[in-house]
Amino acid sequence: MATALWELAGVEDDRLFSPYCWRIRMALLHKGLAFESLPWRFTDQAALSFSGQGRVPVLVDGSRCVHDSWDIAVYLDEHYNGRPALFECSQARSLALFVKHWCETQVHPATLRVIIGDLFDAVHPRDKAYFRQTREQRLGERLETLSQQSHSALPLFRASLDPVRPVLVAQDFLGGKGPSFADYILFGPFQWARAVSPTRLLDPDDPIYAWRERMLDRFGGAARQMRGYPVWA
Ligand SMILES: N[C@@H](CCC(=O)N[C@@H](CS)C(=O)NCC(=O)O)C(=O)O
Repeated sequence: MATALWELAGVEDDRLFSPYCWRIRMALLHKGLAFESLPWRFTDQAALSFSGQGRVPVLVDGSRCVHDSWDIAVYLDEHYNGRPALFECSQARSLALFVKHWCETQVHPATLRVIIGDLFDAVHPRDKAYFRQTREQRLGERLETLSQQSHSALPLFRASLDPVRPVLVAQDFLGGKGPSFADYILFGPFQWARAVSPTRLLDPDDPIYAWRERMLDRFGGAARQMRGYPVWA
C-alpha cells in the first residue's frame, strides 16, 4: 500500500464527516500526494488496532503509520519538505497550534450543537447505539433534546467565529494569500456540517462564506465534490 487515509464515513462510504479527517484530506491535496481513502466507522475498532489507538484520521504511508491530525500534518511537512508547505515557518506552525486549540474548544462544540440531529441521522446504522451512548454521556442530554435546541445554537456558532471575520476581510486565507494548515483546521467543521446537514451555517454576505467558497473550489473543487449538502440552495 502506498499512501492511505483511514477516515470516518457515514451511511455511504463517501459521506466523510470528521473535521479531523478533513484537515488531513485537504493537507494531502495541498501536498499533491495521491492517496487511497479507507472508510471507517466508529465501531470498526479492530480495523485500527495496527495503529495502537482507536481514532481517525490514521495515515499509512508506505511502512509508516501516523495518527492524530496534528502529528500527521507535522509528519507530512517534515517528510515531504520539497512539496508545498502546510506551515511556512516555525512561527506559522506555532500559530496554527493556537488555531487548532481554539477551533477544537470553541468552534467544534458550537458546530455539534447545530448539527447533532442531522449528524445522528447520517451515522452508519451499526454506529448509532455507540454514537448515542457516547455523545449523550459527553453532552449530558438526550440527542432529541439537543436536536430541538439546534436552531438556537446557530447564533452561538456564528458568534464563535467572530475572531476570524476581520482576518478574512483583510486577506483571502488565514495563511495569507494562500491556504495553510490553519485554514484546513477551520475548514474541518464546515465540511463536517456540510456532509450531514442542510443547515445554512453562514449568510452569503459573511466574509467567512466567501472564504469557504475559496476552500470548496480549491484543488479542482475536491471538497465540494464530496457527498454533502449545498451550502446555499
Ligand atoms: N486528536 C485527534 C482527534 C481525532 C478524533 O477524535 N477523531 C474522531 C472522529 S471525528 C474519532 O475517531 N472518534 C472515535 C470515537 O468517538 O470513538 C486528532 O486530531 O486526530
